[in-house]
Amino acid sequence: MAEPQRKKWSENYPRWFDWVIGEAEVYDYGRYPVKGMGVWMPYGFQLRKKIIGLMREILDRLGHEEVLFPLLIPEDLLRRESEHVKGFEAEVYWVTHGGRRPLDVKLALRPTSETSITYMETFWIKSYKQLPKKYYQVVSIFRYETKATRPMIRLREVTTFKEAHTVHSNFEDAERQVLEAVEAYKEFFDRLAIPYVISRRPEWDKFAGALYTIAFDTVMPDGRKLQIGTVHNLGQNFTKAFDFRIQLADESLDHPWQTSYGISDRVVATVISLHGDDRGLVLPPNVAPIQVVIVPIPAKDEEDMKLVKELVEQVRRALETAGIRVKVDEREEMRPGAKFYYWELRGVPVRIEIGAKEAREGVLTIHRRDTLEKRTIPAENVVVEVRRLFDEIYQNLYERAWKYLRERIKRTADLEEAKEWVENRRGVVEVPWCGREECALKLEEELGAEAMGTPWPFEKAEGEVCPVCGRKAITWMRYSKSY
Ligand code: A5A
Ligand code: ZN
Repeated sequence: MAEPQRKKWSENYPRWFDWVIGEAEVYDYGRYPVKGMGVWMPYGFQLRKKIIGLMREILDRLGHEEVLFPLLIPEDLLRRESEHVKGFEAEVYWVTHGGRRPLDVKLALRPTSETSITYMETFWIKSYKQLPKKYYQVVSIFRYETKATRPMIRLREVTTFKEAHTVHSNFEDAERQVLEAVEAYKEFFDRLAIPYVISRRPEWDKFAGALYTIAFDTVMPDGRKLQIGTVHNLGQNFTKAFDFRIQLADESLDHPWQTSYGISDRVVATVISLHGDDRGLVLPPNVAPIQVVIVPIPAKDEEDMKLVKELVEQVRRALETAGIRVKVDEREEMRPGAKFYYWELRGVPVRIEIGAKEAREGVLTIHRRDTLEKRTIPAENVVVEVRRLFDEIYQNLYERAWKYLRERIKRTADLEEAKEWVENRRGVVEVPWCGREECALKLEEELGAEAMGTPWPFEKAEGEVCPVCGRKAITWMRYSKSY
């Protein structure tokens, strides 16, 4: 299979990304006069909507209920759980005035919603019989990020924040929920053909207020890691802080257990980054706003042109009836070549060209965006052929992306090798670890990389020693340059 040129994409990925989101009219970033805030443009909005739709479908199927909480959180609620507020304090935007008048109680723009949701749960949930309870919402959150902001990747207004919040009567059920959430995210990323590594974040890098954090990371085309989703076991930290108690089966009262898990605009950035190429976006068919574009090739002969129009209409109707998102590009002032370029840039998975020759013979020229291959098919088979192509495109994107990720993970006890790996932005390195924080922090410095955490599920490092202190290694610690 011919691999399309991905040269510029891989050689200067950050610039490619900035170029493609603007050029393909996905996201306008850097012009809106507030730092860290971008604008979803119509085409990007449709892509985002399809991706969130996939997430909603999965969560709904697993029994989550969608809710919508206020954006503002009173200061005292946000401060209730001490670790949580310590973690977020430096990132909170505050609303201090109503018109000209100073507010009695400062209001935070939510940086996340554990506190506001737990507060309301205390009114709603009284008994173990109501549990487990699974809520989620898709909202904007605000974080005054101080690291370099990046379009979709590090925003100050995260506009596509899907946060799920669950409640359980005991620890075991919260643990079961963590597993369910991890499976849900695996399905979500698998369906987007996004590869991932799952790590348990080190103690010092867990979500503020959690017992522990499980993270999904991927490696971007420049070899830097990006966290694309997180699942937290919150234990009883928030329910204790809010004195949220429920009646248990034995009639006693106790604080319930919680989990939360979230994804963001970063998922859209990842779909764009991992599948794209020099020509622009390459979208997985299931989330492409337009799945098939039909480009009529003008014919000189009037009779031919009539045949072309008829076949175009017939094919459009057949695809539409089959539930496929199809668009006919009828613009008269534009040449076919310019249309090809236009839709390739926008990542439309399949293009159908219909000219006089095709119309006379009752065939179609069908072109796939991912490999740029062309074929001729009988017009009456169009629905079956397009569906088959969708499957093949998805398979190809999935395999290509996973191959890329696997090649970027290296396991070694040799620090020189480890250093070379992360320095040259090759990806993630796994080094034997004794379990002590000071060794991991020392290696972070030595490697100039961030400790991402240990493999999840847990993996023993059999017969290995910690290269920092020489003690017996218990597992592997992952390091990478990170966004
Ligand atoms: N309430 C929990 C779920 C929570 O807030 N977890 S989190 O802080 O880890 O955020 C969830 C996900 O949002 C992260 O895994 C990351 O993928 C994304 N995210 C966090 N900060 C972001 C930012 N400034 N810009 C874009 N995405 C961000
Ligand atoms: Zn050690």
